[in-house]
Amino acid sequence: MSRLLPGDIKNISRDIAEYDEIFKSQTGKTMDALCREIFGITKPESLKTAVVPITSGLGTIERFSASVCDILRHIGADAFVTEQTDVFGFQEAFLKKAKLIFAADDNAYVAFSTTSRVCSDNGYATGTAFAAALNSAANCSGQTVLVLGAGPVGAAACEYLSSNGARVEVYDPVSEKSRRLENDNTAVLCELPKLCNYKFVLDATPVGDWISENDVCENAVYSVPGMPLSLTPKAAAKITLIHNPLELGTIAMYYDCISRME
Ligand code: 2YJ
Repeated sequence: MSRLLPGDIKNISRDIAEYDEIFKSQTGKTMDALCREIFGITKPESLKTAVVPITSGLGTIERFSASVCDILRHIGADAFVTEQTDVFGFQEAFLKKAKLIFAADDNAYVAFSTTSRVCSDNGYATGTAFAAALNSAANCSGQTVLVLGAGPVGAAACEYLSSNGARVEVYDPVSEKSRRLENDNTAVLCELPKLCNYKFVLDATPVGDWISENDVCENAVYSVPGMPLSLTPKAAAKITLIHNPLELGTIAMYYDCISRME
């Protein structure tokens, strides 16, 4: 996943409730309900959760920690951003008795429990949740679904879709990555296929603006965790597009942790 830009996330806190209504109109469920269903959590949880800003590498992203915190508050978590950053921030989170800690650097975005040996990776959680969103919007069981990209997000999506009855076709320009995902329900494509032949697409590629309106078929449903958005505005207007930069993956990480905590 590419590094998020401040412009990608600047309005998340303001718009999250409104965005969740759009998500529900597309999938039939709120992001909270969908993620609880994936991880078998029957009721909302309100765990004390710290978000720790990380300054290493390229540094903090404006509103990243605040957005993660507001996403978690939106689903009822007792979330706060630590005043301190980095290791000092982890210490603050422990001293304030946070049960979960969320933090991201340039290589990983993780959530982990302070009470159980549990850690959720954003790539896995995001791929799983966007696959579940596509399945909820389009009922993919018995249908062919094209998965673009076979990194951690695409791999998790393939796993979810194939084990929920979809016929998955996966393409990645680095064919070794997709070959690892081959199984009875997952076929590996050696070349990028004609996208207009697919009604259901999960796009986990990290390249923007490469799918144009002529590439997509009318009534297609695209679930797109990839950033920046692969579809041009005209292509996006032609289809049902499930896309958000941080919200669904963050919520999935929260319930992924909770489902495995003792
Ligand atoms: O705390 C901060 O504000 C920053 N250190 C956040 C950095 C966020 N990291 C990214 O956007 C990277 N692309 C990592 C994402 C890994 C997803 N699997």
